[in-house]
Amino acid sequence: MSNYHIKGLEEYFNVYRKSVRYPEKFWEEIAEEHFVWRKKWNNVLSWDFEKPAIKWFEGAQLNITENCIDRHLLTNANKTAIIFEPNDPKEAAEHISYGELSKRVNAFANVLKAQGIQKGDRVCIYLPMIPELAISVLACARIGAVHSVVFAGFSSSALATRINDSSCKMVITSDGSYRGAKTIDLKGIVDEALNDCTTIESVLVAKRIHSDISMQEGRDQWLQPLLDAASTVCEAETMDAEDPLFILYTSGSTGMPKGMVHTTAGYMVGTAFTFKNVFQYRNDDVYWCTADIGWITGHSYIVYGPLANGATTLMFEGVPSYPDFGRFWEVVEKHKVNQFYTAPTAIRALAKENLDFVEKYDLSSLKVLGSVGEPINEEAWHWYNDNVGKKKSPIVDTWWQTETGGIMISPIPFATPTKPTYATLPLPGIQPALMDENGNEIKGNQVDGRLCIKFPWPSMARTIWGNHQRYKETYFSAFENKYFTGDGALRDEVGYYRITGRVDDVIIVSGHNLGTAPIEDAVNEHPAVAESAIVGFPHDIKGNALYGYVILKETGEGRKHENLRKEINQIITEHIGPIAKLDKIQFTVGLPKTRSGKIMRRILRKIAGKDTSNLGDTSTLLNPEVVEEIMKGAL
Ligand code: 7RM
Repeated sequence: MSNYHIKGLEEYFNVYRKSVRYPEKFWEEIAEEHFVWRKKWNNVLSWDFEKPAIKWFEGAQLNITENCIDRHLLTNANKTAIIFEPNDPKEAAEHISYGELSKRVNAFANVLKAQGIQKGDRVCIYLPMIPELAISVLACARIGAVHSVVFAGFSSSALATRINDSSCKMVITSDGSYRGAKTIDLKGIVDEALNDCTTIESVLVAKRIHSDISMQEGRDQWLQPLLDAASTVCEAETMDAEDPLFILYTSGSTGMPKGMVHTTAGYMVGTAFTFKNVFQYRNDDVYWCTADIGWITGHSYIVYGPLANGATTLMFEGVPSYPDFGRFWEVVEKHKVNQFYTAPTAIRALAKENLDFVEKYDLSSLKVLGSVGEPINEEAWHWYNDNVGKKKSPIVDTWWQTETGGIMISPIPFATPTKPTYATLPLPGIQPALMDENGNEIKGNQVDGRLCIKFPWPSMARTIWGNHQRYKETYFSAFENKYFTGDGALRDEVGYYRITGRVDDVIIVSGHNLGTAPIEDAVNEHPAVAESAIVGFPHDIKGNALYGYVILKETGEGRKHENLRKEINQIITEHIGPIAKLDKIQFTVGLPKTRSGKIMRRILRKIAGKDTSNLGDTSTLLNPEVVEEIMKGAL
C-alpha cells in the first residue's frame, strides 16, 4: 500500500482510515518519502484550535524550490516543467525545461537580492500569466521572501490596499498584458496604486506588450537587463517549516480583504500529495489548470503542487473566447493535455456556444477533468462529461478554499465513482463535520449542515497577515474546536458530500431552509436558460421570498417572458417542490461576477430587497456595468 499514490477505492478507504487514526504517522511517512529536507522535524504536529495555533513539521528545515526544481535536475533536467501558451495562438508556445527553469529562477533570485530583498520581506507580484509570473514566485521562495501575488485584473485601489496591508517592499509587474483582443496598461495601474503606497522601494518591469510606458527614475527598472547580468547560480535560503511562504488575499463578506498566510513545509506536502492523487498524474502527462496564478488554484495547482511532483504544467495567458470559443480545446489538442482543470463558470460559458467549437478538436489525450471554484450545476457537469470527456474521463469536482491551501473533498479518479454535483469524499487527512445551528455535530448520512473540519491538515493557512484575531473570529469561533468553512453541505446516503454554497446563500422561506444551488440547478434545466442566480428578499408572510435572476440563451423577444416564468416555476415545483417557487423572475443579460468567476450575491440581494443606496465594495467585479442594467430591470 502506498500512502502517496492511491489507485483504487479500497486502497482509498484503507489510507483514509489510517490518516484519521494516526494522522501524524500518516503525514510523516509522506513527508519522509517524497521530499528533500535540510533537517528533519522534531515534532510532526502541534495544534490548538482555541488560540488558534497550528504547526506542522516543527524544527524541520528546507527550501520548497529545492523540492520543486533542484531535485528533478538529477534525472529530469530536460523534461519540460512549464509550457507557456500565449494569448495569441499565432505566437509560438514556449517549453521551459527543469534545467532552464532552475537557471531562470536563480537569476531572478539574484536580482531580488541585488535589489535589497531579504528573507521575510514581502514582494508584491502583479503580472499577467507569462513565465515571469511563475518564475518570480519561485525566486521569492528561493530567497525566503514572502510573495503576495495580486491578480492582474484587480484595480489600482485594490492593488494599493493589498500592498499596504502587508507593507510590500517591491512590485514586480509588466508594461502591460494581453487579454483576448485587448491590451491592459498594467504599469499605469501600478503607478496609480503607488501614489497611495509608501513602503515600495523598487518596481521591476517585464516587457510583454512593448507599449510606451513611463519609468520613474530611481524606482522603476526593466527586468530583462538585470536578469541578463545575473548569475544563474543561487544557493537556496534555509527555511524553517513554519516560515511564511506567501500571502494571498481573499475577499471577506465585509471589510478588508484577508491576507491568508501559508507556511512552507505543510503547504508543500499538502499540495504535492493532493495534486498527485486528484489528478492521478503520471510521468509523461501534460497537465493544464486554466486558473490564473493570482488565485490560490494557480499557486497550488499550476506552480507548487505540479512542480513538487516533477510534472509538466501548462500556463495559458489567454481567455476561453479568443480568437474563438474553441481556444481551450485547441490548446488541449495542440499540447496533448492529459489532465484539464477549470471552473464551472468557464464550462457554462462554453456550453452556451455551438458544439462545433468542441467537436472540431481531438480531445482523446484527456484522462481527468477537474472543476473548482463553485458548485458545478448538473447541466454543466453533464455537458463537460459528455462533450469534453466523452463519458470516459472522470470529473473531479474539487472543493477547497484559499484558506485550506489544497483540495479537501474530491473524488480520486478511477477509484471514487463520481456523482454529478457531488465533491464526493474527503481526501486522506481531511476530517469533515456537518454542524447544526446549535453547534452540535450532525452524525449519520442523508443530513445537511454547516461544513467544518475537525482536525488540522498540513496546508491550512496559519493566520491572517497582521490580524490573528480576525483569523480566530472568522474560522475558529463559530464552532468550538473546529475550523468553520463558511459553506453549507449535505451528506448523502453513502457519505458523499455536496457543497451547497456559502452558508449565507441559505434562504429561509416560510421556515424552510433552502440552498440556492439546487434551485438554480432546476432553473437551469429549462432549455431556454443559460444561467441563473437565486437570492432571498424580505417578505411579509414568508419571512423571505425567492428572487431569480435569469440569463436566457437567446436574447431578444423570441418568447413570451410570462410563459417562461411559468415554465421555470413548473420545473422548480417538479424538482424541489412548490415551496421553492420564485416570487419574482428578472431576465437579465449578465450577473455581477468577481474576477474569479463567483457570483456576487450580496449585490443581487440588495437589488432584490430594493436596498440599493449602498452596494458596498464593487471594485473586485469583473463586469460592474451589469449592475446598472440589473438595477434598471429590477422588479
Ligand atoms: C479553490 C477556491 C472558496 C469557496 C468555497 C466554496 C466555493 C470552491 C467548490 C466550491 C462548491 C466546489 N478558493 N467552492 N470549490 N463550491 N463546489 N467544488 O475556489 O477561496 O476562491 O473560494 O468557493 O464556497 O468556500 S476560494
